[in-house]
Amino acid sequence: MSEKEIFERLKQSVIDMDADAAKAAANDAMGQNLDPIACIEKGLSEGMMVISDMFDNAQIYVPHIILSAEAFTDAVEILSSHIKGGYAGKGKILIHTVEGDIHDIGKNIVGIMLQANGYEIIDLGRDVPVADVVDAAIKNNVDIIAGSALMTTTMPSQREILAELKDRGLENKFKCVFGGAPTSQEWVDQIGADGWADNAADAVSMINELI
Ligand code: B12
Repeated sequence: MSEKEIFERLKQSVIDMDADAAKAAANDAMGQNLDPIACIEKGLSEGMMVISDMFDNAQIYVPHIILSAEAFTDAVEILSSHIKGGYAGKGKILIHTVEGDIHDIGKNIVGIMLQANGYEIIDLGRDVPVADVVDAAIKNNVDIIAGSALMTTTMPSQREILAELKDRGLENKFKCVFGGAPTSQEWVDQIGADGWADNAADAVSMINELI
């Protein structure tokens, strides 16, 4: 089976909300030694974009997305165990999804890509209270705090992280970078963060420049 056909199977499995098909396609991809990151970007993520559009147009609803997200996550678990690279002493990054927000697919992709590019990743998970983010950044002595927000209602938590750092006199200790679909370069400029990226590949380039 060609690389293009496998990408298409990965994409379709997310659209079909079919975790078994997603896992089978991921295993076949690894059996053929395809690049796991390309499988995530050109297969699974393409499928999630279709699902996002269908959700935005009310063609499908939350239960369907949960199934798609499961298919996506199950396949990523298989693919990520084959990603070469890994910690190369480039720096320590604390990644999380902000308080009140449980969306973690994009955050996980960004974390995987950063790890594959030589960073140590500390992943606090999702819906992480502002104070916990700052506490963990201090405890782990990280270089960068990276936060994801997928809802307009949770974006303000990114500003609150910066405020909390300032309150504790730590505004110059960590670089703060943010992302997630509703965020933008204008938003991070407005709140005074250090960086923003539209996708995982750009997140790696942006952080490489910051470090
Ligand atoms: C999947 C999904 C879900 C899944 C999440 C599963 C999971 N484990 O993540 C489930 C079903 C659980 C869900 C729940 C809800 N969802 Co929802 N969901 C989505 C959906 C369809 C896709 C999001 C996604 O995964 N995209 C794919 C990933 C790959 O893209 P991404 O996250 O944008 O990430 C990329 C970039 O943004 C960037 N990036 C991301 N993070 C970071 C971080 C850094 C530091 C950097 C540099 C870059 C970066 O790189 C990533 C990779 O390229 C979006 C629709 C949309 N258009 O976004 C709605 C959406 C985000 N959801 C929405 C809503 C309203 C909800 C619910 C409230 C639904 C409800 N009524 O119950 C709940 C939220 C509960 C909560 N408290 O969080 C709304 C938010 C509206 C708003 N206020 O802004 C959206 C926009 C849908 C809509 N149009 O209404 N959702």
